[in-house]
Amino acid sequence: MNKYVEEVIAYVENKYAHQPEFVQTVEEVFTSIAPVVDRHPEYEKADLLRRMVEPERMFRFRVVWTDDQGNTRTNVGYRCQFNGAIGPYKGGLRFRDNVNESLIKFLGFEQTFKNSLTGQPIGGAKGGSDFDPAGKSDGEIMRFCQSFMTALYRYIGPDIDVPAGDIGVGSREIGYLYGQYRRLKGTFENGVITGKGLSYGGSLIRPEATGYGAIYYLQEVLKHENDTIGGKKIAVSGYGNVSWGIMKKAAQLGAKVTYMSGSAGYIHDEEGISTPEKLQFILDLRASNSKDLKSYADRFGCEFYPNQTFWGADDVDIYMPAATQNEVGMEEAKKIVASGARYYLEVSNMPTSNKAIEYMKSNGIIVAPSKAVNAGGVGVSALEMSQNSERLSWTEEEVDAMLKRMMKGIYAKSVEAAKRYGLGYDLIAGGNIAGFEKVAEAMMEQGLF
Ligand code: 2IT
Repeated sequence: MNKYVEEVIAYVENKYAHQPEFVQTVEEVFTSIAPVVDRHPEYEKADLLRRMVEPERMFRFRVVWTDDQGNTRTNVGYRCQFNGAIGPYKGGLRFRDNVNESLIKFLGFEQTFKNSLTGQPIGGAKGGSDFDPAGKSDGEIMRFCQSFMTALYRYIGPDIDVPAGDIGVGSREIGYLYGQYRRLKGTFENGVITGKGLSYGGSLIRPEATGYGAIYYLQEVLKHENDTIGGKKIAVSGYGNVSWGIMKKAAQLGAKVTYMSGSAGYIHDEEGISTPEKLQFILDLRASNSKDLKSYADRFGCEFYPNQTFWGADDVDIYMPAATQNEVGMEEAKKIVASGARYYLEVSNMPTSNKAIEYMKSNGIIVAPSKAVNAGGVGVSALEMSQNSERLSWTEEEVDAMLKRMMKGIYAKSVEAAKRYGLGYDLIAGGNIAGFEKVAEAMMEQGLF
C-alpha cells in the first residue's frame, strides 16, 4: 500500500486508539483510496490525509433540562463540523445513550464522503447527545430539544451548518429544535435544518428517501447481475424510518421484506411486511417508542424469535442491515456466506466490521457500502435546502425522480471510479474513491488550512 497512506492510518490508530469506531472508518476509507494517492504525490506534500482526519471544528456542550418529576437532568451534546470544503456542513443529530466522541467523529467522517457522492454541494458533519428519547414524555423531549438548540444555535445556519435527524431524532424532535432556533434568532431561516414537517418547509419524500434510495441503488446492482427485484426476499435489521422506507418501496416493486429485527429479537413474516396495515403498524410502533416487536408477530400471526438474530437464515436473497453500527462481524458474515445469499447492502452507517466485509467479498457476495446505499437521505435533505432557499416546494414526483437520478449517479460513479483504478467491479472501493476525489480536489484548490 502507498507509504503515506500507511503512515497516516498508523498515526490515527495510535493517536485515536481510544476512539475505535473512528479508527475503523479511517482504515476502511483510506485503504480504499490508496491507489488515488499513488497517482497524486502532491497530496502528501499538502499533508492532505492528516488534514482530512482532523475535523475542522468539533465541540461538546452541556444540555440541562427538567424532567416531569421536576428533577434537573444533565446530558452532553456534540457537533462535529468535519469538512466544509464542498458546501455547508451537513449531517444528522443522533440522540441515544451510547453517543460519544468516537461515534460522532466516525459518523462525521463518513458523512463527508457520502455527501460528496450525492453530487450535492454539502460538507460533512454529525452531532447528537447521550440523551435517549426512549421512555421520555413529549414534554421532556421538547424541553431537552430546546435546551440542546439553545447551546447550538450560534454555530449553525443555512449557509454554515445544517443538522437533520438520525437515530432518535425524527420529525417531532426536528420540530422542537427548529421552533427553538426560530425563537432565538427571530428569523424564519428554515434552511437551517432538514427533515422538517411539510407545513413549515419540509420536503415531500424526505421521510422515505433513505429507504427508497437504498432500493433504487439495489436495482442498479441487480441490473448489473442481469437480475430483477421482483420476488426477492429481503432481510432488514431495524424497524426505524429507514427500514420502513425499504419495506414500502420493496412492496411497490414486487419484492418483500420477510425478516425484521429489533434489539430484543426478530420476526419472520413469510408473507412479507408489505400491506399498508403492516407498514402503518411499524410507524405506530416507532412513534410509541416501543421496542416490542413481538406485538407485530401477535397481531399478524407470524413468529417472533426473542434474543436471536436472523443472519444466516437460508430463505433470504438480500441482506440489508439498517439498524446501527457494528451489527455484522466475522461470526455473522460466516453465517451469511453459508446461507447462500448473493447480496449484502449496508444501509445503516458502518454496520459491518472491515474483516467481515473482506470475508463476504472474497466468498462471492456482492457487497455495497452504506455511504453509497444510504446517501439518498441526505441527498433529499440537500433538495430540501434548495427548496427552502427558493421558497418553493417540488411535487412528490419531482423529488422522487431527482432521488432516483441521484442514486443511479452514485452507483455509476462508484463503478466508474473502481474501473478507472483497475480494481474491477468493486462498489466499496469505487464509492470511497468517488467520494474522496471531489473533497480532495476542493481542499487542494482552497490552499492550506
Ligand atoms: O446518516 C445520514 O446521512 C443522516 N442521518 C441524514 C443526514 C441529513 O442531513 O439528512
